[in-house]
Amino acid sequence: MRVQTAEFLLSAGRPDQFPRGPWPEIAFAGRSNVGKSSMINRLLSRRNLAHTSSTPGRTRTINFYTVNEQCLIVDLPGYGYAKVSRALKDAWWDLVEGYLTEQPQLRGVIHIVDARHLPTPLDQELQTFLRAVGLASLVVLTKADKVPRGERPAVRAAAARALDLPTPDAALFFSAETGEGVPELWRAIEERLRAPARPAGAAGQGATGRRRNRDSH
Ligand SMILES: Nc1nc2c(ncn2[C@@H]2O[C@H](COP(=O)(O)OP(=O)(O)OP(=O)(O)O)[C@@H](O)[C@H]2O)c(=O)[nH]1
Ligand SMILES: [Mg+2]
Repeated sequence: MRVQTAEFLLSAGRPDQFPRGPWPEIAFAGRSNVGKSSMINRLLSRRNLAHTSSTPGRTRTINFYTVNEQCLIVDLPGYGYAKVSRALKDAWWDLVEGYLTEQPQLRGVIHIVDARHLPTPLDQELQTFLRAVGLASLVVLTKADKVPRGERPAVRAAAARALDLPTPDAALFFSAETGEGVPELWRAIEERLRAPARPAGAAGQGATGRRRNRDSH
């Protein structure tokens, strides 16, 4: 996609603040500090539209960006930051779960994983959750500039295995530093944006299960 305009739309800390506009949305999810905001900036060719930080756990809201006045790019707060209290983790999950299960314009999720490390149990949980609620996802291995070419096939196969992806080469390499993977990721995003919305009522079952589990602790 040729990005002509890219603008911050709004920051939501509660479901009633989610945008209700007509545009299809693609969300970016992943561990805290994995490189979500950097990926969005690189895709949109904007230096600091999505705020990046070397301190993990900073973003607590869902941030929406309008692209070409035709779609929304959505920066989700990261998960797995150990120093955050249980109460905050629960508040985080309620917000993200609400968004992933109920936002009607959401077409798919870019699940970002650090190419230098194996996916974590929380990454595995996210994949399971996305499947349960019927959301299409694409795994993108970022910070690929840190992984020598020779190691790439093994890294990709290990990630695919850990996340139970359909084929060993299903994940895409990306680097916000070098721009590697930008055209391939845009192609995948555009394809998702053209896909029909989820049928009403398709989402929610996995979410309910998870909520019940958590409350029983
Ligand atoms: N080498 C390298 N560093 C990267 C890349 N992407 C992000 N980083 C660095 O990783 C750190 C975190 O990047 P962010 O984009 O802020 O990560 P985030 O996932 O949005 O973080 P939170 O919003 O706090 O969860 C920053 O220091 C970035 O410069 C990449 O592709 N290559
Ligand atoms: Mg961020």
